[in-house]
Amino acid sequence: MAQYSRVSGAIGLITLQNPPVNALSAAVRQGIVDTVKRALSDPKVNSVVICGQNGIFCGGADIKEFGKNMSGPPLVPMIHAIEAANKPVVAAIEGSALGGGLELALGCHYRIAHSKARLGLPEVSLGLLPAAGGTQRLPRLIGVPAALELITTGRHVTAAEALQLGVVDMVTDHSTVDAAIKFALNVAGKPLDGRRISTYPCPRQSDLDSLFEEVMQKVRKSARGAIAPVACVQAVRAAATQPYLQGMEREKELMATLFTSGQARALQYCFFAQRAVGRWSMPSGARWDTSKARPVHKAAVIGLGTMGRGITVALAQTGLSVVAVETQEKQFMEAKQAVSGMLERGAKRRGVAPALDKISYSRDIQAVADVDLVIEAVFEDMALKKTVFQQLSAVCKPGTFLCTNTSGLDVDHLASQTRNPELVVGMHFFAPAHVMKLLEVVYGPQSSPQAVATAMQLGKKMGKVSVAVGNCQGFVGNRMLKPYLEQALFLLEEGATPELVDRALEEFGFPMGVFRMSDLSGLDVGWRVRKGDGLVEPGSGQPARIRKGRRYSPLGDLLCEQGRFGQKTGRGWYQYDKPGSRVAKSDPWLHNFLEEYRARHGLVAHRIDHQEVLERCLYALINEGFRILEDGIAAGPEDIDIIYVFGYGWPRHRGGPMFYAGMVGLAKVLERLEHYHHAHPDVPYLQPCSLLRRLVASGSPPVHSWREVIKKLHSQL
Ligand code: 3H9
Repeated sequence: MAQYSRVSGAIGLITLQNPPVNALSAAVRQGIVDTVKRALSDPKVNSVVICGQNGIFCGGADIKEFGKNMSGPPLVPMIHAIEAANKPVVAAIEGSALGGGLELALGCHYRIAHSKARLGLPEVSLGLLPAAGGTQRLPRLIGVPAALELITTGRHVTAAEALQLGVVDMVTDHSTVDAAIKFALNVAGKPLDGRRISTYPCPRQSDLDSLFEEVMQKVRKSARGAIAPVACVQAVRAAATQPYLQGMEREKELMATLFTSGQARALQYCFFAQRAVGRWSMPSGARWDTSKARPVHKAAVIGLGTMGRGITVALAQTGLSVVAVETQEKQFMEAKQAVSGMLERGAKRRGVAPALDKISYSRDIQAVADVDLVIEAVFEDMALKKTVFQQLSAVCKPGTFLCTNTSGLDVDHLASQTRNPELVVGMHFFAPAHVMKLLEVVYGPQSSPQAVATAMQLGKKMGKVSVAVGNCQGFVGNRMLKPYLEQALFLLEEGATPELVDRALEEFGFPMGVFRMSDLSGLDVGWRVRKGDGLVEPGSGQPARIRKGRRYSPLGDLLCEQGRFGQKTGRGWYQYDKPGSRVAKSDPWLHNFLEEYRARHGLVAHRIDHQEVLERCLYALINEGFRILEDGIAAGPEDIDIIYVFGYGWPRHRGGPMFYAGMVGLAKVLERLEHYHHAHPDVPYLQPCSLLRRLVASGSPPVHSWREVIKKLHSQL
């Protein structure tokens, strides 16, 4: 809806009303059309101000309407009518003006923003482009290079930057509506011809062709297969090279292709899934809206290795007081320096003062006695972690939440070492912890809803996307990763090379294939875990390929035995010019090694194509995802998808593994898993999960209906 009133005698004030973000639903569009008409025909009204209720201008088109039967007046003619008005129209921007919201403001003759407002055209992150004239008006207003950058990245800008770019005419620290009314009174009666952006020529730009070529190359590289950023460049090119009306035609044409694409569906699914995971629930029935988080003012981090340092930085940047504990002298000194450096670099980037004074360092665990919450980040060793939890339980004040940053060890077992297991949860950060957005909050059967709520709330405060998951080996992300990694190794045994496997996965959209990633994170990490699990047979020339009754590939172990740990040693699945170098080069030694290995084990290499790589790696991972849903470790497919998009580089325009399975077709995934399980009966996890079978049997419902099927399944158990 849009409300109309006449204020200050001569101003028609239009207020958009559609909580929570005043999205441009059919009713709002109709409201705008009606109220603008009313204001323009009211002889007492000299100028018009458009604002939004509840401190937000407008969050853009109503995404919930997409894909449905869209009724109501379309945006483009509505904005044209505003621009063509013969009375000045001023946009009063508070909170956000995003997407269609900013496009509406660009149709107005003037724009006044509050200093805290944010503006942007984020359509690209929904798989779309700003198709209400945004791709045509913004370059005309601020120039082609700046418009290209904003439209292809979807970046939100502050009011100050918007003023500098020329997107807004004025910024105020006071009431934006009052400032806009005053402004509107001043400009009443002034000529409007120079204020209609669609009539501006696009600012001249030297060497337009090479500019677009350069931007297109950059965009294609970072888009990793996403089509919207490319279409955004094409639309802006039309603005720069064609008259306005032709440009609008091009914008419409490109939008029509994007609008019905699978990528747009996937990205819009991600938008809602990201918000849905915040509405967590536990099997006990505890929920986000009934469990109150306790405020955390002071936190502690135990262990200042790579993870502990990142977590310390992330907490300090959030404004919390942090006690950082490291008992080993050498590590202590190095960590202090490293943390300060990270804080200083981060502060410089963000133009703020580094939060150095938020951290106090100690070599004694007693220093954590008065904190509200502890995050343990010591070495991934159960015996060590158990000792730390026993100490923490004795040292901390009553009620302190004890969290572990383990990436897969048993959280319940750690909880059992403490006096109050209900205060224990996992907070699984991803490296580097001050950069990566994902946080898995792991609850055990004894974790209290308040402990979960507090960890979720703290994660949110730290700017993380927090997902609540149940406790099992590897939790959600790493549990699913295991079959994916293992399939990649089996593919090498059967004839593939690391280059082939990585290329297939990178073309799919991962930023890095599995072997390049393994070289980056270090092969020795998994080796140590496998040794702990009793899987590694050290030093034997021809290690068995069956362990504990199932197929096992010792390839990674053999490389580690040779000291090939990846980038850090300059050799891994690839070779590097020197240890620490990041440029992976094909290594003939590795290819020989694989051939010898196959010969030694009587394995005959067969031709493996990209499709087989994708099917085996991805469907194995997806099948484990179905098991996780069946086990109740993740509450729904959205939780899994958000974990993969934010923590594991799954291409967002493919929506996450479970959404992707739905896009491929569940029946097809089932059929391929059956095929591969038949071919590899010694790989039990290729056997299709019964939940997948059940979903296929019930007609492969869309991903948002899976929870119903899962609920039914659980109620029958
Ligand atoms: C577009 O404009 C296309 C046009 O160019 C061309 C058309 C021809 N629609 O994020 P929050 C819901 S495309 C519907 O938690 P915050 C959201 O789902 C659009 N619903 O709040 C959530 O619902 P729930 C381009 C929307 O304060 C609730 O509002 N615009 C929309 O942290 C609160 O959201 C964008 O991409 C929407 N447009 O952040 C902007 N937006 O409570 C997308 C939000 O049921 N929106 N909801 O979970 C945002 O970036 C943030 O929501 C915003 C507020 C910054 C506005």
